[in-house]
Amino acid sequence: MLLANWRLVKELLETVDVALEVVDVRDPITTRSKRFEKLCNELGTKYVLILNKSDLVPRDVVRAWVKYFEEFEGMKAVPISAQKRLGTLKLRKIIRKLSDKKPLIVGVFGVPKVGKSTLINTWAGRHATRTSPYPGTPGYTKKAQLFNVGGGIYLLDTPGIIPAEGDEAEVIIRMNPIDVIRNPVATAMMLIKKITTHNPKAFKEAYGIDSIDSDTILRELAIRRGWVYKSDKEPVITESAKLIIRDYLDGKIRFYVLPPGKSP
Ligand SMILES: Nc1nc2c(ncn2[C@@H]2O[C@H](COP(=O)(O)OP(=O)(O)OP(=O)(O)O)[C@@H](O)[C@H]2O)c(=O)[nH]1
Ligand SMILES: [Mg+2]
Repeated sequence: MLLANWRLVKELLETVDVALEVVDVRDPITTRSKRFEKLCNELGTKYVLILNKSDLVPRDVVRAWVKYFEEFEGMKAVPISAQKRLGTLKLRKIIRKLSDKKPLIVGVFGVPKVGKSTLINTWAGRHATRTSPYPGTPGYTKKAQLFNVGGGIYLLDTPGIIPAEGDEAEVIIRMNPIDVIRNPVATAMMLIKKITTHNPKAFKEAYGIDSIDSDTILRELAIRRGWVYKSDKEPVITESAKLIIRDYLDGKIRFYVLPPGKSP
């Protein structure tokens, strides 16, 4: 259902003056697209990496990621919170430094669900584009749209046409609506393992379930929500699995990854 289409990405890149790659700062390595970065390089497109959702991660960790990308990858990284409207003024200045052309077409790219439309809303006004938390629901960006954000800058919102490249769970949850994920339990289990590796207390904080075992977490959550089969009172873990996927995408489960070499 998603247009994961590199030809389209390339066509769009050829129409923009500056490309922003939005990633989720909770896990920038998994939510970036090296293939996209390479393509920008090949086409000679001006490029800025945007570390979004910085409201969900401690400040020193955000700073460490900025440093990591600048020092080890030679990339300018700009932390923002599109939702809390933080960092966008600075971003505007950085974009203007790259080019004083008017109009300036700035493409907003990124794998699904990183906050591209939210960023555009922050600039172009609340009702400019609708956002949706989950793939395949209303508001989900379907085609590229252009928005005047003032000062001669036009932002091009693109749908999640960059295929997710990260781990298996990320690819599944970003590329599919939750209700069509074929095996939500297996997917949630992968997700739980990843989350608890980085934050062993994540499920205690989110749901009061003091465990890192995925089976226990899924069963306990279903029981607490009253999701049990009438016949034998067994917990309906497909429902708790879907809730965990949804809450993860919503940022309700506290989790972030540290840059390589940084210890907590
Ligand atoms: N906490 C937090 N959540 C955010 C931020 N930016 C976006 N989100 C949330 O992330 C989810 C996805 O945001 P969208 O703006 O729809 O993402 P998108 O990249 O446009 O998604 P597609 O168009 O489907 O590829 C929504 O639930 C947003 O509310 C942010 O800065 N902080
Ligand atoms: Mg969008």
